[in-house]
Amino acid sequence: MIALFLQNYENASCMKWFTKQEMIRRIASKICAASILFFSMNASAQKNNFVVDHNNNPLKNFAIASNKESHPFFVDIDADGDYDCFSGEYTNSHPAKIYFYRNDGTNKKPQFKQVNGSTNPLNGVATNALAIPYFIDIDGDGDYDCFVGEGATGAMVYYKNIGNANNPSFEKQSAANNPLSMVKFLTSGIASPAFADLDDDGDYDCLISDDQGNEIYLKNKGTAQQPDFANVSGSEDPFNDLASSTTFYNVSFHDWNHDGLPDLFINTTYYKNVGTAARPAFIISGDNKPNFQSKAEAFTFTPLRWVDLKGDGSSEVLMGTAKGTYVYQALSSDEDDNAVTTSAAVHVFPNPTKEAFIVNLPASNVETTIRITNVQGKLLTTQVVNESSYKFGKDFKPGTYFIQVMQNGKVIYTQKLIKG
Ligand SMILES: [Ca+2]
Ligand SMILES: [Ca+2]
Ligand SMILES: [Ca+2]
Ligand SMILES: [Ca+2]
Repeated sequence: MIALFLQNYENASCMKWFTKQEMIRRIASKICAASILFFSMNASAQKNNFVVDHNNNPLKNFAIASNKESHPFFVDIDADGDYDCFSGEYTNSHPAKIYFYRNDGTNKKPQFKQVNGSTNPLNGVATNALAIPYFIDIDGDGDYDCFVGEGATGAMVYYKNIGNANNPSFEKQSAANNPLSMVKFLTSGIASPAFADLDDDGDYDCLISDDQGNEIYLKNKGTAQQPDFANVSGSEDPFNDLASSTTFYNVSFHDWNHDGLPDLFINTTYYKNVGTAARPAFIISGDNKPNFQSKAEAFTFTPLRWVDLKGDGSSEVLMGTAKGTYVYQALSSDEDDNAVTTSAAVHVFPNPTKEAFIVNLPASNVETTIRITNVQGKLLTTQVVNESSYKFGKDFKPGTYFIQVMQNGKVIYTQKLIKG
């Protein structure tokens, strides 16, 4: 009765630099950036329309010091149940820093505060011209580690979290201890990564796009604790077919249709995963696709950042901009992301809890599957349940999780879980 496997996904980051052409493009994109916040008259009450909501933008008062590209990433870095935010910058010729906006609010009402100096766990970062942070627990020890995309070299710098889930402490690793030290795009100088478990073997694999629109797939042939990335191509690369006809940039993963398979976004375009857990396949899809009022310019290295800042199980979307500010888009009022699915017959309690969760399930002849993911969308467990009540999570570390209850291949219930 119990199937168990692992999987995941989530967003991306990127890198950058500057030839003459690049500078021209950048100036053009700055001009465009002012006009990308157009209002779509068609953004009416459909389920999938993300509209710009400046008033409720939790980062509306922030901008990076360089006033060049901002590269936000949301992660609960102190395991207090709310998302904090780090943002890298593009500086052109100076060392690039990472800024820390700590969430001093709650998981329902974020309130970010910029904290500097040693209170910023990544205060020590000074990468070449560009810093694009991407957080992921790459060594499976329960705390988020950080890769930082660097400019000019097109390298991924690795900061291992030698602290813990509540008290992060990052230490830059040498090439020998950096699982992505092989990533160097010396000709283009930019690498934009996105991580997901694309072959269902329980470890994060990595998709990288460069500033020429190419993709490189790094399959993790190691484990969740000991990554071992290998650059694979041809039939081993699930993006190989798509790459023959598609330009890759601003890549991110998000399971938009909640079928347990990470979907691909190239900038704001939805590529549905129509493959299997072990073998993904991505096609451009108009099927229930999300629409975005604000679309990033191509190659601005501002992939979509999906994050549930209101704690309702429904994700909002943030992006950096070429001016160093942040754009916030949410489903317009009364809309419901398919992420939020309710069923009066399903009940999870206690929530939050310091012990186990219990889920009560509707009486049904249909097989029920329970999926638990972390906030990055990584599937932690999948279980087929025959009973009307199921207890789980006693061994979970403190943090935020999601439960999905599935019947007939459809999610009938989604709920955010807080383990205290
Ligand atoms: Ca937090
Ligand atoms: Ca870790
Ligand atoms: Ca994998
Ligand atoms: Ca999917």
